[in-house]
Amino acid sequence: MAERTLIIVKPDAVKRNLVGEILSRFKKKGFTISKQKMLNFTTEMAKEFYSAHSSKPFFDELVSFITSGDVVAAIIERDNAVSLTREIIGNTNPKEASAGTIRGDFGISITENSIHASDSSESFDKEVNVVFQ
Ligand code: FUP
Repeated sequence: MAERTLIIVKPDAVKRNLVGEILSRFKKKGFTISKQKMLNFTTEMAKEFYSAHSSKPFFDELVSFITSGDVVAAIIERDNAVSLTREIIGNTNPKEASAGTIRGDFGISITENSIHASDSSESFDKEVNVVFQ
């Protein structure tokens, strides 16, 4: 049965014109894109989006990075969308991510790691409310 998840192409990848290349990886794997938009996170949105990390030492850096430029958010759909998308994006740290994953191929650092994807259907529900109202 089709499942939805949220991906966000982060500012480092938007700046390097990688949006088309990143979205095409999902289309080639059988995902359909049901909603897509470009936006610039406000600080308030970023704090809400990453609220699970508010006590972490990297929180301020994370908020400052995600608000630093345009991002492209997309709701994508397929069977097993959440877990398959996590495989396609790869390890959080690009240094640990396998070649062939998006973060392995395009990530610059653990902060500038090119893409976000929901890690559960609960996270998806929360994140969609922040990004798509
Ligand atoms: P992920 O779900 O793979 O994006 O990873 P996390 O939810 O653990 O982390 C969310 C974001 O915090 C990552 F995309 C990058 C950032 N982060 C850091 O900047 N430093 C860290 O040590 C861990 C995460």
